[in-house]
Amino acid sequence: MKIVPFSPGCGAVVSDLQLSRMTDIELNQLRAAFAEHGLLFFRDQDFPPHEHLRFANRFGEIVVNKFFKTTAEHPQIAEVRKEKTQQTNIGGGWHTDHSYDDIPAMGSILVARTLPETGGNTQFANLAAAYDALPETMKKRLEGLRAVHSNTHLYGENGIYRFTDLADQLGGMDRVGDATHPVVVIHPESGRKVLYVNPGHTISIEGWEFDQGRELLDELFAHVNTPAFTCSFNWLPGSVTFWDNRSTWHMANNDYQGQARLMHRITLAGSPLKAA
Ligand SMILES: O=C(O)CCC(=O)C(=O)O
Ligand SMILES: [Fe+2]
Repeated sequence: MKIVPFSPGCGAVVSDLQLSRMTDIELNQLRAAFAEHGLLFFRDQDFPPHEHLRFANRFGEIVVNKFFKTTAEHPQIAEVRKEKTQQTNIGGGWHTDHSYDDIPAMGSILVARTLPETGGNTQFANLAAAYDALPETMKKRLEGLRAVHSNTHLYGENGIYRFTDLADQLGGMDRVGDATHPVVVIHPESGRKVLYVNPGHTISIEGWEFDQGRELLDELFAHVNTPAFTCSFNWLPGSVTFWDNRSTWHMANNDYQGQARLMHRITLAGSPLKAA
């Protein structure tokens, strides 16, 4: 197995490995790489849905998304689908999956099934590197703060997705809810400090005036969303990505109107997050 950085501050490419024929020793090497990089890319995988599920079950415990449709055959595989005629895509803004849960998802494994001819990249950001690069004064300011994460503004009755052509694809309107998490968490596996706020789900700072919280969050989001901490992955048939939801953000480019794109996603359960 070979592991090389994808870009200086974001992700790693794993080669000389077929996920569906991985030994237990390779699985352990992969665990270490996942803790270190938080974002792994794989090419040329022979990875049908049953192998996707088998890999997920070997790595951890599967958790099912409350809002996405699943494939007909496998209720643990979520469909990230955009039809030719559809305008809106799933995950088109920076976010991390399930941060609105009390125990957020550990990771997501995304597999390309149908790809547009061009476009449809997924962008990622490295939140451990972004934290390290914060000025000391900001690190001090963030100590002890907690943020509120929600999905109501996206998937609730008046959530923005409900007014788009994605609405038919989404369930769970009644399953919306919030959670609070420390703004800086200790990553459960790597022990690194990670900035755990994201533009999609983090709505406010607990106990602060809304506007004041918004100002701080926007400042942090702008700090992360720069070339030093971000990268863009171009999907090809056989590509798989596996990201850590505690230490990365992602967002799906919506630059392929008139073409279809279908991805399969399995999400793995995490553990409670502790303040740094
Ligand atoms: O389609 C993509 O590239 C990513 C969509 C997304 O946000 C997800 O699968 O969690
Ligand atoms: Fe996502």
